[in-house]
Amino acid sequence: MTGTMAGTMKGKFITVEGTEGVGKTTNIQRIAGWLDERGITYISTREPGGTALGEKIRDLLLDKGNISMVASAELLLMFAARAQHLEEKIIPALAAGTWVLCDRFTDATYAYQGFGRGLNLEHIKGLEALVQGDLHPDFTLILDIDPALGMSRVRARGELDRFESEELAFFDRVRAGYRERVNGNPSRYCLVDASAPLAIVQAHIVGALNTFVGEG
Ligand code: T5A
Repeated sequence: MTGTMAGTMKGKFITVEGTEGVGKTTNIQRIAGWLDERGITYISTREPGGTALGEKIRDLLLDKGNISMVASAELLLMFAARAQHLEEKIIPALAAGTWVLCDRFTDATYAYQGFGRGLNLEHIKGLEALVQGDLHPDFTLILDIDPALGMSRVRARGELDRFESEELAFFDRVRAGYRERVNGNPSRYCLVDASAPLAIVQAHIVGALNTFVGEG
């Protein structure tokens, strides 16, 4: 791929981001409902994962047994899964006019591997250019929550994966990273207070989507 592909894409690329337990899965269902209401054709997918190979890479990344995984290996695995996901699923869908709704994408890499792990942001930018060319999400919802509250929701759900086992300070850095992404390019992002009751969070999300398609 890629070079200058973004201009030829007919579908819209929407991503949903945030720290652990912020409610991405719950709210992605609401976004899917919004797309259904408008009769928009879409696929719903996730990162890391989204393809057979990507899901195997996801298993490696989330496996608590891989405690010795170094940050640069983690970064490269994220982009390996993403390269496959783009070529096999995301680009063909967008090119055909199908919208893509993706649970996490490269903003997560900046937030987790860049701000969380402390890897060089320029290296991430280089990999982003290699794997994506000029293709970026059209619209990104960032669900924002105090990581302590998010982790209390995650703990209530059961066993923790490799990322969820990180200390709170890690997620504080990740959250700060997401906020910095928004400040760097406010027009692409919508930051939503995800600590509010679900009905309020979802009203905010629907309002942001309506604005995105020019109905707000
Ligand atoms: N990762 C990923 C990187 O490090 N770099 C990358 O480049 C990428 C792509 C896997 C991990 O990979 C890392 C980040 C992640 O650690 P994931 O599967 O998206 O990514 O992991 P999680 O963030 O852990 O996703 P979860 O499915 O666990 O959390 P969600 O989807 O945010 O939360 P959800 O919707 O399941 O909600 C959690 C609970 O809260 C309740 C829900 O009912 C649920 O019980 N809830 C609310 N309760 C009260 N009020 C509200 N407003 C609520 N909203 C939801």
